[in-house]
Amino acid sequence: MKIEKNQVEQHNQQHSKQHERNFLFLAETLTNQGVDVGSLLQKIGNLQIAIPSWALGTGGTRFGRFSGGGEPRNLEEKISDIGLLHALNRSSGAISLHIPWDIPQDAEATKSLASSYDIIFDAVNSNTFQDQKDQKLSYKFGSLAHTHKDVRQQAIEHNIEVIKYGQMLGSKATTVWLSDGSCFPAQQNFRKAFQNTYESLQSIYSHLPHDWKMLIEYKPYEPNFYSTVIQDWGTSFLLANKLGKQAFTLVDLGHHLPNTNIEQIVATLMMEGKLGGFHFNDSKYGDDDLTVGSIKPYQLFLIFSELVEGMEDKNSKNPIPAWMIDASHNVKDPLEDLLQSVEAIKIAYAQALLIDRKELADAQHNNDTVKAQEIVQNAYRTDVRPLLAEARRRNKAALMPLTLFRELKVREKLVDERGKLTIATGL
Ligand SMILES: [Mn+2]
Repeated sequence: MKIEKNQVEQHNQQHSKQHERNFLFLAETLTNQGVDVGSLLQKIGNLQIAIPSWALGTGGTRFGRFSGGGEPRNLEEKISDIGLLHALNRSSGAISLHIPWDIPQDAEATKSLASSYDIIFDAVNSNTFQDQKDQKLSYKFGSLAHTHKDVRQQAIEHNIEVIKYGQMLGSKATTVWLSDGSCFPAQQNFRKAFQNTYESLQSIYSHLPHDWKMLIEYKPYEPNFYSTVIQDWGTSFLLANKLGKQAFTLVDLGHHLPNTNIEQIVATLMMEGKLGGFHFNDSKYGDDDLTVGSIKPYQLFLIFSELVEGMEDKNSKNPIPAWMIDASHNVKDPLEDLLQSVEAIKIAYAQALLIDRKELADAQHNNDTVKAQEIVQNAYRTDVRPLLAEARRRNKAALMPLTLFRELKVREKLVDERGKLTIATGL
């Protein structure tokens, strides 16, 4: 299944009248407020979000998994699914692979398939949170933090192998997320577990190509329920600082305890030049892996407000972070869910771009709390969707990606092609 250019054009023509009305009205309003709409559209259109290979199938919980049918059966079909998303929104031009689920059989062929859809390879991810068939030693009690050296060595070698696959495909970063930790008090010696993790990461870091980044993800709990070795941003930041200039912290929105002020974490990391990447999702209780912006859109906006401020700071030494979705869909069509997630990210980004930074800085300096709130909430309450649609139209994407997805009966066609019972690898 491939979406042809003329199908997108036809859809855009059909919906152009209504769109133009909405867009011109908003563009005029913003122009009158002194906003440079042209440059705004450029920024919105340029933002690309990497899609994780594991989010293309139905996720599931420990209670069960309800497959929706037509899921990608191999790496080629995963790339082709992201090709569909990218054809619809021209904003999903990258894939993030998980090894060993996505080991390329023929790297050159995989690369050229991806480039036929205009897709590049984002960060590669290692997996030492479960045992694979034929694996010699178990990760039941940890991997890079394990008490036994031979288990740590096995996990180190896996991470080095992941970097090698990434190099073959043109990736420039590796993401390390560890489930290592403990379920009960006294099960693990905190200091030894941290030291083992640090030394293991040092070994992996020494194999990092010079133009690569190592992204260190943190998570407070789950699957371990008492402690996690890399539990919070501070621990990740500490490791990244000790490892060196190619190591960065990765923020996964779902990996925080309820009510954590994530936007403040973002600001601090950017100030220190150590925010390497983002995993977008949403949650109400824990690591719920729900659609981005479905529960706390205002928090997402406030996070983007800090990101935009950090990125627009000319003195900032923080590189542009890697943008990735990390979610798992239990009840929705995974592709529809990803279209909604990309849209939510771009809405938050566009709203954050509307904030008048100078005016806000003045209000903050003068301790005018009311005005500061008015400035950010005016931006947040602007319906920026016509801007997103216009940016898509200019990039030859669909005015309404989700509507076109349904009009073209994409899922039905994938089920016809692949069958009702296909199950994608991943979480
Ligand atoms: Mn993640």
